[in-house]
Amino acid sequence: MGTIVDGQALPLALKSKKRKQAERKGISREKGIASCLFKYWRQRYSLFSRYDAGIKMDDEGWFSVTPEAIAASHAAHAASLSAAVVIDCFAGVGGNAIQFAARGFLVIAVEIDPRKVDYAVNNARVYGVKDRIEFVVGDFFSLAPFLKGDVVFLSPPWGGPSYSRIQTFTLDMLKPKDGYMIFQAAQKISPNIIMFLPRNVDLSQVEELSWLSCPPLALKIEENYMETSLKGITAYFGDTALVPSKSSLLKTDIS
Ligand code: MGP
Ligand code: SAH
Repeated sequence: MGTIVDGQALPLALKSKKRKQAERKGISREKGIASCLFKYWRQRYSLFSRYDAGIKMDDEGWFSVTPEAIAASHAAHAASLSAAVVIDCFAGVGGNAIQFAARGFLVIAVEIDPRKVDYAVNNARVYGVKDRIEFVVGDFFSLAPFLKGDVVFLSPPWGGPSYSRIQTFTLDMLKPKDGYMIFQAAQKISPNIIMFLPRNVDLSQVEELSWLSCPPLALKIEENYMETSLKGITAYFGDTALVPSKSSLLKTDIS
């Protein structure tokens, strides 16, 4: 038996639920973070280990940023190639761009939302890599024909946290254009493409991206866990697929 509320005795489990709700509301108010984003705030140090050194986020940044260890593994993967320039086409608040820069790449970070670019610049400064990232405010699709790089990194919007309620996430659900169009635009830059996708993505469609390419591209698909929680799927195309990795789901070397 627990607390008495309105003359009713609350069971302990309910009391703890109410305590958690109150804690969530309190922290949300204090930090100016919407309460629906509280679960991401609790993961803040796995998103940015230097969070307390002045990291800045907006709402979309909270639920979209790639956890630091996963972004670092994307960068480590690319570092096995003799590549110098990475184009981060949907850079957000900088989670991936920072880790590529920390690995020594020159990064062109494209992001359509100027506020996120301000935050990404700030966050890159926190990690001491601002000078290795060129930030471009703009629409990736308009810029793609003019961009030059060795590796293209894609982590487009998945349509918000509700993506996880869908049984199978198909590539047409990616934003702001479907996955096939995003991939086509990326291929104008390089066939070495790394794509971070929802854990429930339709893998047969991801394979389709590789064999619909001309010539077909090597593909490796990797599951990305944080402890025991599956956070996303990374598809490595072209030369990036030929680098050995710890947990590949599938390796299709078509070329
Ligand atoms: P999640 O599934 O919303 O959170 O996002 P979590 O904590 O796994 O929740 P659970 O309760 O479902 O287990 C997991 C990770 O996916 C985030 O940390 C982001 O890296 C990534 N992610 C989520 N969304 C909605 C997006 C998105 O729209 N775009 C991109 N690029 N990444 C996203
Ligand atoms: N990998 C990033 C998160 C990317 S979320 C990180 O770790 O921080 C996807 C981002 O794509 C969002 O910030 C969104 O503003 C941006 N975006 C959406 N449409 C775009 C477009 N047409 N061109 C460039 N960026 C775009």
